[in-house]
Amino acid sequence: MLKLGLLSLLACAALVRAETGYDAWLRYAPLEGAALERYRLTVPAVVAVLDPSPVAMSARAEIVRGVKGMLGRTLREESSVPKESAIVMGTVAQLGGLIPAVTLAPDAFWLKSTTQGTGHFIVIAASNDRGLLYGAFALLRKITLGEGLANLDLRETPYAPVRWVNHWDRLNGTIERGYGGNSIFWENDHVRQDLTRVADYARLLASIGIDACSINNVNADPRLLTAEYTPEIARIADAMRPWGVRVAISVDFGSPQSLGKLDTFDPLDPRVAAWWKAHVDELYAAAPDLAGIVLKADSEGRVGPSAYHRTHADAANVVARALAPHGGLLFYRGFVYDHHMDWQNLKNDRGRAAYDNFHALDGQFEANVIVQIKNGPIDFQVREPASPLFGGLEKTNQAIELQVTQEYFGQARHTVFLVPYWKETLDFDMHAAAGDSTLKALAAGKTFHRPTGGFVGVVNAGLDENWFGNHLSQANLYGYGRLAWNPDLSSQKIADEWTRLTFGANPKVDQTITQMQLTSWRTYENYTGPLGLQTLTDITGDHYGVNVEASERNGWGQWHRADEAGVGMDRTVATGTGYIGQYRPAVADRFESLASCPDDLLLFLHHVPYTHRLHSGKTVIQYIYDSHYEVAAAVSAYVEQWKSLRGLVDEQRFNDVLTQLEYQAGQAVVWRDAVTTWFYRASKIADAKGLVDHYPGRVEAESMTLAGYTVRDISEPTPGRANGPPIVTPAEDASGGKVVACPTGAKSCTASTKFAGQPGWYTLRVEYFDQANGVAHYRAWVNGQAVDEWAADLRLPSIRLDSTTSTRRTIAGIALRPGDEIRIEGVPDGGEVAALDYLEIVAEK
Ligand code: GCW
Repeated sequence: MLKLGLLSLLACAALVRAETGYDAWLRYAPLEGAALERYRLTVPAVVAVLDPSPVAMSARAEIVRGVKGMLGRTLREESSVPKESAIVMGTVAQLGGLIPAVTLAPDAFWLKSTTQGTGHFIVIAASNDRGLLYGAFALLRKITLGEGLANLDLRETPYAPVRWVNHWDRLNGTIERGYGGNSIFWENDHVRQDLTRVADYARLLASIGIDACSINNVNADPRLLTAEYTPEIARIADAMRPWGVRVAISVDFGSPQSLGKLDTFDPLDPRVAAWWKAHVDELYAAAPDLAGIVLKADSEGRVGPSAYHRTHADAANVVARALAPHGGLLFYRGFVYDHHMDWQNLKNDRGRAAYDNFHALDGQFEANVIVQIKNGPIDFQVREPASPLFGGLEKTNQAIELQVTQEYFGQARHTVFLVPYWKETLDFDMHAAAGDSTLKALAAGKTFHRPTGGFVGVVNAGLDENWFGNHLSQANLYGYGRLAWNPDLSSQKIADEWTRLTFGANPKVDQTITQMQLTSWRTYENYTGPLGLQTLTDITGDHYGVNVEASERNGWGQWHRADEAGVGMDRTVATGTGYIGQYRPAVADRFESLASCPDDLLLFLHHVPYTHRLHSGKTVIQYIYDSHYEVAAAVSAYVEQWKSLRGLVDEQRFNDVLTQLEYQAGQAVVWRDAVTTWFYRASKIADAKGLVDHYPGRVEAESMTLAGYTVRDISEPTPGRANGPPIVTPAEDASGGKVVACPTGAKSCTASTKFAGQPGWYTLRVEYFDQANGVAHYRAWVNGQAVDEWAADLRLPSIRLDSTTSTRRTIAGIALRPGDEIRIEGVPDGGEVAALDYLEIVAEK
């Protein structure tokens, strides 16, 4: 009896073992039952590596670690082929007769089972040590996923030579657009003392085939090129090297002048060329395997070649020539555009910029230059067509830049799995040549037989235990790496793999999470920018909350041109900006005609009246209304689906994700209400379903009985932002356009209302504001009985009372009778004014 109890306790402990998410998809959780038995029979007792390099040693150590975790057995490590059965790793030459002689490309691997004498061998063959490492991870992945090892014969070659990640970390330790805490690389203007996290991160990268990582923001701090930093860069390179990940840096193009005491940074000046050469030589002396340099020039205020009327090719080439003798690559960012464009000129179009800037330079770049092009023509919006520049370069290396960090995608507070988006772009046929001219083939250099090319992902992982601030966001890094390795993998396959590696093999867990992930992009798109609207977020502010008009009437060029009469950017050749003409005819013809333009991109490419009918037959305005209601419901359903996994996912991650999804469900309602309100006001067309602008059960805070609270118009500047009115006044951000705030310094304020409905069980939803400049406290009371209390302590990127800080508290299971008094008390703190938007009283089923 006692024994049994202990056993079940142990089994239980294994299941609910607290997991922080630190191990991501490399958990190597213990296998159980039949799977454990099966692998214990097939995995031999020895692991031998014939290559002595540090990377090969990592490969062997990883196998030992993985097998120990999953099978509870410690393999014996050897360095020559043993007589007995073993896992053997080496180059084809080192493996002698163990496998047939084949030629493997760099980084490729071959997993092969074979028998010799009495020994059964699982061979991992490669042409270089990175290939061995990738093979080791592939073998362990197979075991985790329950795939058979008998008759193993798996050969994989990476699709593209370039599989990089970029980080936008600042030397002071903060990260531009990072949502998982501060930098793993930098702290107080120096490389961190303890680089354990960096090594662990490199291991994660290696497990998905990434082999280079840039370690500082593309908005580069010139100081990085001073001698002081060279040994520091070398330390990071040392930490990542055992995992086959090489380091790259971003530089400031003005450095020869700002640091070099030259009077110029003109790329055609020989002194400037000499300066770059000397600096690059110095870097390579300290870190001989540096992967290269990333350069953002003439973009968003960065200096560039235009200062001297030189071209982007001149700029790229002067640095590339310094790198060439060392085998380094120069990534020149294609993200060049004018952010002071005249918005009143309907022919102006930021979308044209990348093509207009680079197309004419095709063929003028050095062989080690790669033009790094964002997936779409604007800037990582919720949906964009593939950038036409990919189809416009034939004699230039290119790479696609994908944003893994979720800048315009809910900043990791929302779950959005980006792989389906990337897949659509990568599979898009640019019709640029007779053969395969999908975007992926163009980027990888296959279409025009370029020497190099591939993938760059902006990752910005941070010091948070789970790297991203959201466990489910880890899937984006995993998916990015898997696609860079093999863009032909399906979204389904990647989501399923990631889920099983990260949360275990339970079919219900797998199915639930995979489905959620696969639908999450469409869901997010449909509350933040459907039909090709790009994004309806505050593009001049935090890129997070709703602000429909923030895109307009400024020079940033993220215009969607929504007004009273219609919506969308006319990018046609016939009447618009001509952007569509940058595509090859087969693509351009499809986009130009309303009859063939896909609904998903409609408003990106055309300006139409709200009554325009989509291919589905629905009007544009009704689609905007319906989609917002549908996806707000969909996110609520995610919460319920997640709850059904209680006990099947370890407790810590279960609770973390539950909290995240509940928050997201509230935000989807904020978005729904703000966007539909705005479009209703603009179009004056009522919702055919009667949902928009009607909120049953909602009591606006401004109409409650207030003690201490004062009514505020949302457009008023909040305390701490005293410098005049905000740039934009998004009245749609608050229900009814008003909120109530408790003056700073007040002890507390209350807002109360009398319940007038039928007796029964209710859920109370309190919409309050969680500003970043304090931690206000709230309490809810029913007839003087305290029913809930909470602190407004989320990490949200605004100090304003707006949709970014608007947050929902759900209080379920409250019995109400007519005449009951519901009272919310807010206690302000610092600049945070314990503001309230509304109370919603929802009958429970
Ligand atoms: O999307 C914009 C971001 C900037 C970023 C820039 C870029 C690093 O808002 O934060 O700067 O793109 O890609 O250079």
